[in-house]
Amino acid sequence: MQRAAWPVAGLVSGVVGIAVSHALTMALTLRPNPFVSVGEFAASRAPGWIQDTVTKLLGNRDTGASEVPAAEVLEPLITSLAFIGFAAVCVFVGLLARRSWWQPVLAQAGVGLLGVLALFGNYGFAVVTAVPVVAGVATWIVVLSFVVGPLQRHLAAGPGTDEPLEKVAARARLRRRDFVIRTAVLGLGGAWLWLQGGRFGKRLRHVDETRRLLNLPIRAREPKPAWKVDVPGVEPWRTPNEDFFVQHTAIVPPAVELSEWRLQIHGLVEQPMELTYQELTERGLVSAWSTLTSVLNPVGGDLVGTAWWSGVPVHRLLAEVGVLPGADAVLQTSVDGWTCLTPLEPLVDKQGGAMLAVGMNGEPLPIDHGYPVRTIVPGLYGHVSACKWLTSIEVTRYVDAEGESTRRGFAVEGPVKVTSRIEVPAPGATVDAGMVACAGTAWAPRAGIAAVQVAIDGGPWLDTRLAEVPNNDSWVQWEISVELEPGPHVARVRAITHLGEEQTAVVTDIRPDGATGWHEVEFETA
Ligand SMILES: Nc1nc2c(c(=O)[nH]1)N[C@H]1C(S)=C(S)[C@@H](COP(=O)(O)O)O[C@H]1N2
Ligand SMILES: [Mo]
Repeated sequence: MQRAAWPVAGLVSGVVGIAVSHALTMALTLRPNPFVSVGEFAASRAPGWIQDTVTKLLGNRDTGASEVPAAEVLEPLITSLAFIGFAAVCVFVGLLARRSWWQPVLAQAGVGLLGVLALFGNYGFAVVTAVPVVAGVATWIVVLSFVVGPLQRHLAAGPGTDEPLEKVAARARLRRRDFVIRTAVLGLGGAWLWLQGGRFGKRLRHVDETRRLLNLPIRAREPKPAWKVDVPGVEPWRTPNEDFFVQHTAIVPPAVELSEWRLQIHGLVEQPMELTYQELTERGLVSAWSTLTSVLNPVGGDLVGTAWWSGVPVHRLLAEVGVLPGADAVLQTSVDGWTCLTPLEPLVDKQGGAMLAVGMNGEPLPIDHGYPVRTIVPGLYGHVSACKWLTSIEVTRYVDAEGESTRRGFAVEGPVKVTSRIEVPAPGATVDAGMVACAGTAWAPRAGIAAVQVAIDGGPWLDTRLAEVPNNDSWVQWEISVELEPGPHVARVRAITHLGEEQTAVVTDIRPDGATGWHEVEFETA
């Protein structure tokens, strides 16, 4: 059989692998095809002059903040270039298969690993990001070994037997036929899947399009300069939607069509109610700055963010349905089946700040953050309050209901604990000796932060300067400058609320109701 059969086998198996990866990417995510994702990663890491040249060559579309080469040109270009590169790798892998079984597998796994790393670099670490690549590589490996089967048998069947020549030739013909059928069927199948792949996940894409075209009466808000400390390295005061932590049990976030969405408000109420999206938003939107955090956030962790949320106050809706006496909780249910049990009190409180949010930082809620509607209750951890893709609110009693997280080992109640965090200096950093800037963030939603104190190298607590805040539900930035000799140092931080509650030194685990302890950072001055 021809030597050319090996690279052909490599190519065909690669096409099937990439088609599977593409189809899964389309079905599971809102991302472009895997080539473009990897290309975007490479482009974002490329030296400035390459980016500039590409931008110049393609012409650009002025988006105001930055100049982005026209996507219509770039996507096919990156896809074609990446395909050529990938095809070359596939040919090489096919040639490797002639020599051994493990060399191609190693190369394939290597390509997969690079792909996963690039995607993590682009979109952050998440299972859903890795799934299409891993599945694609697995397919590539299996298909390659299947397609080269007849070729290997051919190699193994060397001359030297005393069989009649016609018999040997007949068997060779059979193997050739076998190979041709296998490559043709899989090659055509792979090409078909690649072309059809774009149709998978159509619903998700349609939902996102509707979302982006939604015209809600909301506006983005800039945080005031007075809310920020002027220390490089401190987290942005307003967390951009793309950087906002994502925490949910669903592997693929539910794609909810607005036209199909309904909210039920029922249970211990006088008048149960069912609302469409329009009926909900017609009831009037309010907006507020609020810090959301997770019970899973470790001391010093970053499962926390602050956004300008827009939505319908929950107390209005509960007043409309009329809560019956005896109720003390609300069971919220998501489209994905997730539930949480929330105390009734902050929901009926006109000053409680609880809302059914439809907007986040002036945009319709991103799908990952619960589009079309999610709950925000200032002062409570997400697992007992912040139900995403909300579809049902059942007024109930704690004794009668249970939320998802309780079954997973978390306490029934989830008030956010007083927390403070050092962001500058970064752990392990080396900074200039002399006056050293120390800064970070603290939060105690509802109560608000009255003071943040820092102790260096086990010394006395020093009061830091607090920036201003728009309200007590948002985090506060703090800063202090301390004179430090060259050498190793450790800074620790604690916060005190307006109610006089001090952040405790007692170290506890995340389970059952949130980690405690002081955040410490070790750094060096030179
Ligand atoms: N449907 C659904 N809603 C959910 C969750 C979930 O797993 N499913 N996780 C909750 C938890 S534990 C937190 S901390 C917040 C996180 O909200 P975010 O992803 O917008 O940051 O969502 C809450 N709402
Ligand atoms: Mo959470």
